[in-house]
Amino acid sequence: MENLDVIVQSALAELSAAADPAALENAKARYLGRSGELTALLKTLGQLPAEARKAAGAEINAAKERVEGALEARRAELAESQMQARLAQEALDVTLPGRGRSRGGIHPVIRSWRRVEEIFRSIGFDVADGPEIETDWHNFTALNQPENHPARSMHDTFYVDVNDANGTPLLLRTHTSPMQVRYARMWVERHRGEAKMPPIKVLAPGRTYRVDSDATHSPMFHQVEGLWIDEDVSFADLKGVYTSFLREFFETDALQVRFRPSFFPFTEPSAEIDMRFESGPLKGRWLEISGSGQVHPNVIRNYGLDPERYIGFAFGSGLERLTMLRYGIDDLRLFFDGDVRFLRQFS
Ligand code: 2NL
Repeated sequence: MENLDVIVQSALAELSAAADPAALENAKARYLGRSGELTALLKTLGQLPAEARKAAGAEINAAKERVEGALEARRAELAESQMQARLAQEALDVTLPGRGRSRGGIHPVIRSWRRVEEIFRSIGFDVADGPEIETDWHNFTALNQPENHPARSMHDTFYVDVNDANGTPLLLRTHTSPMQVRYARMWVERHRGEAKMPPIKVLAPGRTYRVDSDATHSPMFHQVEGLWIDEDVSFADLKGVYTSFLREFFETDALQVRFRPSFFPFTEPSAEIDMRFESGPLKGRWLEISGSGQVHPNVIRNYGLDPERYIGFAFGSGLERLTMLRYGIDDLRLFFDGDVRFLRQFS
């Protein structure tokens, strides 16, 4: 069957020339499809005499198998080259250096926070941590804030829709003092029964919240409070500790400090602390920097201590204020805008 050979040769040539799966399937249809050339040949077998039919049938089938084999081989080839092309296209060069990521920086207020911690740790203060959602008792009652104090109003304090065990609403702490109350009570508990309780020396830095928002007040701000309680801690100790803190914090001894009588419910007597630089751009102006005082006997009692025996001082400073004075920043809102042009200057 000469014709058969010609068909097989051209089938093999077309299959191997098919450049993509669609061309391959078209070539297949031309030879092996329902009206393909080999199929047509098979249909002619019926016209042959019986003796010739068997041999011719076997020949055509062998040819068909050859073509089918070539089809399968070409299919595999095309699939393989398609895969190779895709792998090449999607290749990642894992040896390329990364695009790099800038490091970010420490927020100036947090820088001050760390700085204050470091200074007070160096003179033996521990650093307290505590909840930002507080009980009314730890935030107000324990600190000798009377029931009718304006700070306790909805107008000044953020209350939470959850009550404590006494059925009193929880609140966002309005100062860091409740941490010191918790710390002192834990300390007293830990040293119960000992002949002499070691001094309470603790620093309480953290976020605080008040219903207040304008150019000089943010609803969230940072405070740092300090507390030192022992049998003989005096106002002179407060003056010494706070003055040397300021001189270290601002890195200058050319700095004066004065204590001005004031009032806080949790201290008696109480004093406003003012400072004055003797050089630099702020030279010569008295600046309010902190509140302070001798811890009120009622507060000492709420620590679980006898106010006839234990005495000491506390102070509370605004970290934003300390930071503004340290860097000469004149607008509180810069701290909360998140503008990198501002923040970058401190990293
Ligand atoms: C202010 C006032 C002050 C305190 C904070 C304090 C804490 C305890 C007991 C007694 Cl646990 N006092 N803290 C005392 C006096 C003043 O801060 O206006 N600061 C910016």
